[in-house]
Amino acid sequence: MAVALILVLVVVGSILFHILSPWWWSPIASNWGYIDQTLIITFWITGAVFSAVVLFMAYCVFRFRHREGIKADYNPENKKLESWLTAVTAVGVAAMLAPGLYVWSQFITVPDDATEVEVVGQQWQWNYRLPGEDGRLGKSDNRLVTYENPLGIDPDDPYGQDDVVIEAADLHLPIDKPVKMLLRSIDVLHDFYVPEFRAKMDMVPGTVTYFWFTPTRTGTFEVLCAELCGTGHGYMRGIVMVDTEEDYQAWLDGQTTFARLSAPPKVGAMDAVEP
Ligand SMILES: [Cu+2]
Repeated sequence: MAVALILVLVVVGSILFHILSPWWWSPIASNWGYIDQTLIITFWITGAVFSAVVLFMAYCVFRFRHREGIKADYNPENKKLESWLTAVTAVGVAAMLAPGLYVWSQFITVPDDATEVEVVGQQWQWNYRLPGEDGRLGKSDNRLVTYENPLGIDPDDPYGQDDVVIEAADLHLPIDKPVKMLLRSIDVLHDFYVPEFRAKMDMVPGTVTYFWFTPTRTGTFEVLCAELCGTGHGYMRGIVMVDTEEDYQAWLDGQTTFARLSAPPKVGAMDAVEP
């Protein structure tokens, strides 16, 4: 009796904890409300199955408790029970997977008007690159990474010269404009994750992964690395600011291009003075 009661309390406690818990997702800041809906469907299905299984177990513990002179039936096979349990499980699993597949197909279908933003992860900081006036990112290669060329941009590719390079600083994005995030890593696995955007993806050295989203509200959001990438993993934080169009342009105008970064330093008046 006590065990059955504890099992019932586990179910009631779990449901109350879910309803009354002060912890919930941070408010969404992108178009990916679908991802939240998919998670909620999964919560409902797994919650219902968990409650049903534990309550059934409590019922069995109570109903079939030990009594003198009563022996259990040996009933190893029950075709009818097995078929409807299989059918119910199949429907439950399909209901959890189908919305995910639907969202995934949208997640990887990038709209034509999305602008590209490259994110480069390295131990342990975030760098970014935006296409310049030509609207195209130049070629890059991890073998070209040097102190002066931290993103490994190909200096011989004319498309790369006007690329905007943001090294270990905040990224800004304009509101309501779809962006395709191109993800690169120059050392180990990282994962670019902004919880409010509800989108993330692993960054694998040697390849470029991507996802897209549209920021839907202005604000300052924290970037986390969601892939254990070494001793500094916990400090691999960054900031993404979603701006109005004017604020974004003002920020963009103050950024440096690859051409300017890699230009030889000018000899100033101070250098000309003999000691
Ligand atoms: Cu990392």
